[in-house]
Amino acid sequence: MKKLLAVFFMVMLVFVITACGNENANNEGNNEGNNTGDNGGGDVEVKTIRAGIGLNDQHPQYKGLLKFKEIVEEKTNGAIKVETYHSGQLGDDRTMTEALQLGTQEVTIPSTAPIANFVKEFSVFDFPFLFPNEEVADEVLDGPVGQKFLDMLPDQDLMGLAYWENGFRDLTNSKRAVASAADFDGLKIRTMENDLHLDAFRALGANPTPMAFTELFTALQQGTVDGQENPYATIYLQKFYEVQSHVSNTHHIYSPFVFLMSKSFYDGLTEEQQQIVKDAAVEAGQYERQLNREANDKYLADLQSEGMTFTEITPEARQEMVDLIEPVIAEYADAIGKDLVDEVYQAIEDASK
Ligand code: KDG
Repeated sequence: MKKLLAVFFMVMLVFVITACGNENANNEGNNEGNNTGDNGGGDVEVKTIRAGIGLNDQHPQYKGLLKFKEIVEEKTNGAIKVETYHSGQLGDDRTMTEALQLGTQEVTIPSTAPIANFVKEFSVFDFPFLFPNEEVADEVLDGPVGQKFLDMLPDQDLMGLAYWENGFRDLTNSKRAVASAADFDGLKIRTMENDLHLDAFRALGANPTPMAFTELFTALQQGTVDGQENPYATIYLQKFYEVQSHVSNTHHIYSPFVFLMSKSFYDGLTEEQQQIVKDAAVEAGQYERQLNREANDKYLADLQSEGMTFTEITPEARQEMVDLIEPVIAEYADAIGKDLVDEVYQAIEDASK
């Protein structure tokens, strides 16, 4: 009898293990299989979002992207799957944005600077010394003025779902401590691919070169350029301290990110799914901003621990930079359109009260 019972339990065990194995295989199949998924109501088409960024997997931007994936996959019960790529695995900001236009990639989150090559009005957000702090930037970007700019993107086959944060940009270089405009003289600085950035650095006396982020580390290492400018988080997490010796708190531009989605992909979603991806982009963006801000001061201290020299830009030295760049801003304000630029200035003033 005992023997019979033992055989019975063995058979049951094998049965249970086999059943679980099949279930796992089904889930795998739904995630990887590209075309079917179980959203509770039987098999549906699974849509895949390939989301790529230029920064690495340690950066708050990538952590925000993982949050977006988590929310979307959960809220759609797996009907939308998000594949995440960092470190320019899918290309640089410009290439990925073009891929969105072509419909060969679904999401990227570039800075506003390269977006200005698609919609020139976005240059306004890269006016040096525009935003006084992050809170004012949030209020303007998340309000009707920020939305007005996002509404310009569909004409370029792009959807702008939310603003995230890259942050205040600071200068690093391998040549000398930079304390004032005079110290920029002749420095070869890599800038993002944006004419306003180039003209602003020229006005400071530097020798700027536009370059994709994906090429930057090597360019710094090989001395093709002397310096670059990015928020402390990027400088630290991308290990630029290995090839740069000086950092100054120039804080010359507050760089927003824009969460972009391919318009053709967005149009192919159901209304409910459109709402889910929009809400997820906003929620994940709030998380990303929070992570970015929490760590900012720590990253400056980390850079110094890694041996970089920190040079303070005094308010007087910063004012001198403001004055030198002023004519460049005036020129770009004209090109963008005075009314639109004034609207941004007004929103900043209101948010600063
Ligand atoms: O993922 C975004 C980055 O590719 C990029 O925008 C980083 O600020 C940046 C830069 O300097 O290119």
